[in-house]
Order: sequence, then C-alpha cells, then structure tokens
Amino acid sequence: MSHDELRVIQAGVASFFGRPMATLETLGSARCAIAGIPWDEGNAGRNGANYGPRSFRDVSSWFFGYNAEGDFDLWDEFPTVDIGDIPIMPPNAQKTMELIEEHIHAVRMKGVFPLSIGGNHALAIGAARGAARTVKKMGYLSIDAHLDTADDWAGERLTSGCPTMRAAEISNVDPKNVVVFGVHGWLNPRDQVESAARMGISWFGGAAIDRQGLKESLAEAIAIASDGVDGLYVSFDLDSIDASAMPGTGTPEPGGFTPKEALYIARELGRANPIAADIVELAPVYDLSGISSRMACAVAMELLSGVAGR
Ligand SMILES: [Mn+2]
Repeated sequence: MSHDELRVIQAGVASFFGRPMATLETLGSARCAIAGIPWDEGNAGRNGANYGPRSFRDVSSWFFGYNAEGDFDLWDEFPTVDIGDIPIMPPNAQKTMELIEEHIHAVRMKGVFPLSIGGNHALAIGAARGAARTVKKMGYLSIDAHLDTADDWAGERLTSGCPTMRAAEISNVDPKNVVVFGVHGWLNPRDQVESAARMGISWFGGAAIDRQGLKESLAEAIAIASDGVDGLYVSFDLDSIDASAMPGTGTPEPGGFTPKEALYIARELGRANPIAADIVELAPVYDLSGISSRMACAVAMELLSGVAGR
C-alpha cells in the first residue's frame, strides 16, 4: 500500500476524494473534472446548500478509490481531478448561470466528463445549457422528489423550482426526452403537474415505481430520456432519498428512495453514458451526523463508476 493510500484521513487540504487540483488548462489526461457550485439563491426550501461543496470535499476524504466488490480502482480507471469551484455571484442569478454554462461547455470541449456538486437545484439550469451546446440533441433525466417544472417563482425563472422546465426549453432538447424520476410527497403543486403535461415532460411517481419495480421503471425512464438523442444529462437531487438517510437537504422528504436504491440508481445513471451530471441539494447544516454528506459522496462514487464502465 502506497504512502498516499495510508494518508491520515483528516489531514491536509481537502479536495474532492483527495484528487489532484487542476484548472481547465491543466486537465492533462483526466477523464473527469469535479466542480463545486456553492450556489443557493432562488431557493424556496431551507437554505444551506451553498455549504454543500465544502462538506462534500471534507467527507469525501474518507473514500478509497478501490472497490472490493468489483475489484477495480476507480481513480486508476477514471482519472479524476478537482477543478475547484465555479465563481458564483450571489446577487446575480443570470450571470451565475452563464458562468456555470461556460464552465460545463469548456470541460466538455476538452473531452472530459463534468460532475457538478451543489449547491441548490437551480445550478442544473446553467449546467444543462452548457452540456446541450456540445451535442446535436440532448435528453435530461432528473432524479428528484419534486417535479421542478415551475414556469417561474414570483416572476423569477432561475430558481430551484424551475430546472426541469428550463431544461425542456433548451432549443435542442425535446421535452419528450425530459424525465423526472422519484416524484412524491406534498410539495408538488398542481400547476407544476399541469405544466409538465403541457410540455410533454414525463415523470415517474414513487408509488408507481414501487408497483412497477425499481429496475424496470428506471430502465424505462432512461430509455425515454435517451430516445433519439446523442447526449444525456443526469441531475441527481439528493432530496429524492428518504429523509431518514438525507436530513441534510433543503426539503427533506419522507418516503423517498432507500440508500441502497439510491446507490443502484446512481450506478445505472452512470452506465447510461451521460455527457455530464450534477449532484445537488446537500445542505450540511442540517446534517449533524454527517450521514447526508456521506450519502452524497457514495452517490458520486457509484455514478462515476457507472460512467467508467463498471
Ligand atoms: Mn429539485
């Protein structure tokens, strides 16, 4: 075992999974660049997701790249760097979305897989736009307890209740390829059900997933989002996971996916060969045990393992 592998977990400067820091200019042979997006404006739920990337970096130091069950080392097979935080501008959502869009586009143009760690779900608006510019036709699959198909919130269109709708409006995204998986609870207003139907956005409810079976319904959701596209964007809202395992989020929802289900979903999302992904809504201030940050890191490991072909 190398000295690096024996590092003291709590020592040193925390980067995502202890991976080397890089910039757009020093990506080298990296295949994945993880960016923090500490954005939490335009949020209708509890605030705190702006601290998500910091907590994620800290807790991710506990994760090895080696997977005993699969006998592979993720970092050997899928060289990954920490590309720092996108410089968000709290007073200006429009400008921030443009910065996120340009970052995701630039990483994609280097042939590198961009993973964004939030931050609230609004960041997916900029990230999906940046990814869409790199393909002819893109699909968008969101794992979420909430539809997020609001046209606006009090007139504002770049809020955490809007990312699904904004994705469906991208010029080279057909709303028929926009899917939300895991919708449940009592925070999905009727007007968002209606706007989803009007746009042709499809969604899978939690109870329907249970009846159909997770494996089958997730495969169907991926097939709908991927049908006829040459690139799939995946957005993983951590509030899709049951509140017992994910208290550290803006709108914790009882009745969500179990940790095992969430990790299965994350691996399958990666295997669907997405062009970019995000993991959003980690709000560590509500996460006294640290379990939510660990869950978020485990979701990332499964997703990246899937992208790496594992
Ligand atoms: Mn959401």
